[in-house]
Amino acid sequence: MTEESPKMKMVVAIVNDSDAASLQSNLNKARFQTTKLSSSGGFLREGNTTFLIGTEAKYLDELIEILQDNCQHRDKTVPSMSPVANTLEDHYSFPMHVEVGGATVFVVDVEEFYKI
Ligand code: 2BA
Repeated sequence: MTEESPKMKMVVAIVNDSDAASLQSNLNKARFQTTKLSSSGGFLREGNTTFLIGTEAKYLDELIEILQDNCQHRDKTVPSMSPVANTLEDHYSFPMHVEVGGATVFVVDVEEFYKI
C-alpha cells in the first residue's frame, strides 16, 4: 500500500448459516469482495459462517447496514448440565436460553494491502 492508497478496513463477520446465502448475494450486489469460511461457535459448537470483507474505509457504513439488514437475531434453547448437587449422579440437565446474532462483527485497520 502506498501513502496515497485509500484507507482499508478488514471486516470479520460471524453470522448464522441460515443468513449466509442472502448476505453473500447482497454483498456481491453492492460490489463488496468477500471470502466465506465455514466456522463453528465455541459455546454452542454449531456451524456458523465467517465472512472476511476487505473494503475501503469510506464504504464501512454501507457494509454495516447490509449486515444489519441481512442477519437475524435467533433465540435458541440448549440443554445444559447443572453441577448443583454433591455427587455426579445428582447432576441434572436443564434448558438454557441464549440469543444468537444477528452478527458478531470485528472491524480491523489494514496496515498494508497487496494483490500480487
Ligand atoms: P457461539 O460461541 O456458539 O455462541 C452462541 C451464542 O451463545 C452467543 O451468541 C451468545 O448469545 C451465547 N454465548 C456464547 N458464549 C457464552 C457463554 N460463555 N455463556 C453464556 N452464553 C454464551 P453471539 O454472541 O451472537 O455469538 C455468535 C457466534 O459468534 C458465537 O457462537 C461465536 O462463534 C462468535 N463470537 C461471538 N463473540 C465472539 C468473540 N468475542 N470472539 C470470537 N467469536 C465470537
